[in-house]
Amino acid sequence: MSEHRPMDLHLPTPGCYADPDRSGLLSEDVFDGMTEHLFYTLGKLAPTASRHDLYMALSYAVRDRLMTRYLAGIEAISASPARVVAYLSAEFLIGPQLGNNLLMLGIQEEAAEALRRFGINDIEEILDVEEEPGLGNGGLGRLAACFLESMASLQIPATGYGIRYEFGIFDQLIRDGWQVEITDKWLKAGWPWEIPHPDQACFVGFGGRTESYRDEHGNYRVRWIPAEHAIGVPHDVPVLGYRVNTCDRLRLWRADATESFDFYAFNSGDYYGAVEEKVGSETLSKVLYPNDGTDEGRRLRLKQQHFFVSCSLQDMIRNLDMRGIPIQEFPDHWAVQLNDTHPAIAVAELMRLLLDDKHLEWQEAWEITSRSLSYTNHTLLPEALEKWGLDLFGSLLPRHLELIYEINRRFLQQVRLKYPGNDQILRRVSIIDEEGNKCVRMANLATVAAHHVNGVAALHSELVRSDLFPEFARLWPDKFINVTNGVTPRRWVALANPQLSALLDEAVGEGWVRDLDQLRGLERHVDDDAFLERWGATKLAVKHHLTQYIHRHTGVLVDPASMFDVQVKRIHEYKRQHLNALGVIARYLRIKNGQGDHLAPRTVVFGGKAAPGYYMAKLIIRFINGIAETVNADPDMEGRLRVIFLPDYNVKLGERVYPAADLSEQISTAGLEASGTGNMKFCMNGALTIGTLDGANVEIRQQVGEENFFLFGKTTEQIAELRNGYRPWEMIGAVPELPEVLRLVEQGHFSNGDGDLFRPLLENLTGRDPFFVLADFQAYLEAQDRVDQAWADRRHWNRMSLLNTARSGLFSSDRSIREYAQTIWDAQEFPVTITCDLDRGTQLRRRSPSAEEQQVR
Ligand code: 26Q
Repeated sequence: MSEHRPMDLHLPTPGCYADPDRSGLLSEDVFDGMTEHLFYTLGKLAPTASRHDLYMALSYAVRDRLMTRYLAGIEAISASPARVVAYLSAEFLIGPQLGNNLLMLGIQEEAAEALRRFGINDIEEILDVEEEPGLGNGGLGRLAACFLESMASLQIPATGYGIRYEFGIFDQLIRDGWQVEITDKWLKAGWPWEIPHPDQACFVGFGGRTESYRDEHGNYRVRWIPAEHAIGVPHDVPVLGYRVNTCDRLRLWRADATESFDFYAFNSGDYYGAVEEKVGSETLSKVLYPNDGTDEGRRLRLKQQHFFVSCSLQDMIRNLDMRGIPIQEFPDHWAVQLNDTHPAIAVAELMRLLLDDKHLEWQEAWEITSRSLSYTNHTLLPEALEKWGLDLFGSLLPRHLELIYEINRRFLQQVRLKYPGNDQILRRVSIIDEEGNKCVRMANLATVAAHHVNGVAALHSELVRSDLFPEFARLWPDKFINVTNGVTPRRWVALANPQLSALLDEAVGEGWVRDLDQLRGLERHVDDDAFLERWGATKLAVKHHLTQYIHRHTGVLVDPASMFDVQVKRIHEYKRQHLNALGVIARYLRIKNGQGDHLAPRTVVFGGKAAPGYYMAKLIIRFINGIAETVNADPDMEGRLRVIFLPDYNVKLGERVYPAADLSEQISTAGLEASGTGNMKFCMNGALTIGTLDGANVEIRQQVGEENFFLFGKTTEQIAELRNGYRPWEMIGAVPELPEVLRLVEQGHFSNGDGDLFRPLLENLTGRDPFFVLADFQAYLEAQDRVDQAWADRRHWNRMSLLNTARSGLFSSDRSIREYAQTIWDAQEFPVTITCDLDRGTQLRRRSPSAEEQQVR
C-alpha cells in the first residue's frame, strides 16, 4: 500500500473511525497520515514541504490517533455515573505536545521512520519546530499540566479548565546582561493541538446592577443585570495517558465579543460605541499576567478569573442538563479543584448559578457548592495572597459581592456561637478584611467553602495550619490536609532523558514509567562498580548535549566533564539566586588567590525569567551575567569555573537541563518555597541536591537519605527567631570571605568598573536582607565544600546519584493524584474500552475491559 507514496493517496472508508491512515500505529500508517495532511490540510506537495509543514503534518497525524480515544472517553463518561475531576487553573504550562504524544502512544520509532521517508533523519529537527504554549508563570502552571497527564495515565476522567491566552509568558532575551521581554506569539504559525468548539460557547456578564423580584410562587429572587458581556469559546486540547485509552481534556476559553448588544448601538447610530464593547471583551484573554504582585492590570486580571470560572461552571451544569441529571447531583458528578485562589470566585459564581438561575434555596445551594469545591494553597507569602478592593470587586461583580457578604454573615454567625465575644478571631477569619482598605480575601472565601484545603508539601501544609489559617484549623481540623506535589516521570524522565531511560529499562524493567516506586530496584546495583561506571557514563553523554546547546546559545564552550551545578526557576529574592551568585564569587576569589586547587571544576548554570515589573529580580539577572562575563573571560578560570545564564527558560529547555545536572540548587529561605517541583525533576534524573529545609526538599532528603543530600541553612524556626533583631551588616565582619566578595562587587569588578550598577542589590543585602542571604552565606559555602569533596570520589558520587533516582518514586505526580483521588475527590479509575471494526466503523462502548483491551497496542 505504501510503495507508491507520497502521491498515491487512499480514501478513508466513510464513517469509519478506525481507518488506518488516521488511527494505525505502524510507520506506514503514520507516513500515509502525514501525506494526506500535507496534501489536504496544509495544501502542500511532499517535495515542497518545509520542516514546519512536516511538523504540522505529523502533529495532525498524531492528533488523529488521539481522536478515537478522546471521543470514546467523552461518550463513555456521558453514559455513566463516574465522577469527573474539573481542575480549575488560571495557568497550564503544558510544554511541547508532539514528542509527548508520540511517547504516550508508543510510536516514537514509527514517527522517526515516517520522517526518514520525507528525508528527515533526526526527528529532533521536527520536534524543535514546535512553539510551546507558555500559558503559565512557573511551578503552579506546570503542576497543573503534570496533574492532568497523571489523571489521564491513571484513567481518571478529568477536564482541565483554563484560559487560552493569546500571549503567554513573555519570551526572554538577554541584551547587555539585562532581561528584555518580547511578546510570546505562540499562535502565529498555527497550533495544531487545539479544536475550537464555537457551538459550546458561553456568555459571561460583568458590571451593571442587581434587582430583586418575586417569582411566580411569590419567592424572593435576585437577578443580575450586567452592563457588558463576553463570550467564551472553548478550545479543547486532548491529553492522552501513557499507553492507555483514556484521553482527558484541557478546555481553554478564548474571549470573543458579543454581537447582541451591538445591535442596539447600531440602531442608535453609535457605531463606535458598539465596536468598543467588542474591543473590550476581546482583550480579556489577550495576555497572561506575570506574578509580580503589581497593581497594573488588576481589574483585567479579576475579569479573566471570573470569565474562565463562569464559563467552566456553566459548562459543567450544561453537561448535567443535557444528560437529564438533576442539579442537586452536581457534587456526585463533578469534583472541582481550585488551583490556588485564582479560580476562587467559583464559590460565589456557583452559588449565583444555583440560586439565581436554578432557583435553589440557600442551604441547598451552599451544600452543593461546598461538597463540590476543594482548594489548594500554593503560597504563604502575604503579598501573594489575593485580595480585591471592595470598590473594584463590587463594580465588576455586584451580585457576587452581595453573595459573599451573605456567605460571610452566615459563617461569622457560626464562629460567634463557637467563640462568643472573641472579636479577634472574627477579624482574622472574616472573608471581608475590614481594616484599612476594605477588601475580599480570596483565600478565606475558598477556605470557608471548600470541603478540603491542602498545602503542597508536608512542611508547607503544616505552616498553612499553624501560621496562615490557625483559626480555621481550630474550627475545622479535618479540612486541612497535605498532598505533596509530584511531577510526571513520562515527560521528565522517559521523554527528556532517553539515555537514562534505556539504562533504567535494562536495570529494573520498563514498569517504572507507570510505577515509579519500581526504581527502588536500582538499589541492587548500588555496589556494582561496572553499573556505577555506566551510570556516570550515561550522565556524561547527556551533558554533552547540553554542552552543545550552551555553545549554540551563549557562545561559551564548557567542559562536559566539569560538575554541572544548576539553578533553574523563576527569579525571585526568596529563591535566592543571589546567594548562589555570591557563592560563585567566593569560589572565583579562592581560585584567584591560589586556594582553589582542591575545588571541583564547575559549570554553574542559571536560567529563569523575572517578572517585568520586579526590579530586584531583573538586577539579579544582570548580576549573574556580569559575573559570567568576568569569570568566563579570565584565563585563570579556564578548566575550573564557568558561569552560564541560559536565556528564555521554559518547559522545553527544562527537558534539556534537568537530565544534564549533577547538582541541583534548592536554596530558598526556609518556610518560603511552598514545595518546589524542579527539585523533584532533578532528583529523578540523578542530580544531588544542595538545599535548605524548605518545601519538598524536606521530603526529598528523607527519601534519598541525609547522607545523599547536601543540607545547609537556618530552619523555618530559626528564621522566625532571627526576624526580631536581624542586623545583616553585622554578618559582614563575622563571615570569612564575605567582606572580600562584597568589596569586589562594590568596586565594579563584575560591571566593567561601574561601582553603581549593583549598589541597590548590595544595599538590599547589607540593609534589610529580607531573605536572610547573608545569614545563610557561611553555611552555604560550607555545604559547597562538602559538594566538592564528594565530587572528588566519583564512584561515591555516582552511587549517591543512583540512590537519588532509585528513591525518587514518591515524587511521581501519579502518587499525588492517587492521594487527591482518594482523600479529596473520591474519584475512581474509569478504563475506556475501544473495539474497532474496520468494516462497520468504530463501535464505542463501555464494559469491563480485559487486560489486553486496556492496552493500546
Ligand atoms: C496573582 C495575581 C495577579 C497576577 C498573578 C498572580 C499569580 C500568578 C502565578 C500569583 C502566583 C502565581 C504562581 C505561583 C506559583 O507558581 N507557585 C508555586 O507553586 C508550585 C506548585 O505548587 C510550588 O512548587 C512552588 O513552591 C510555588 O512557588
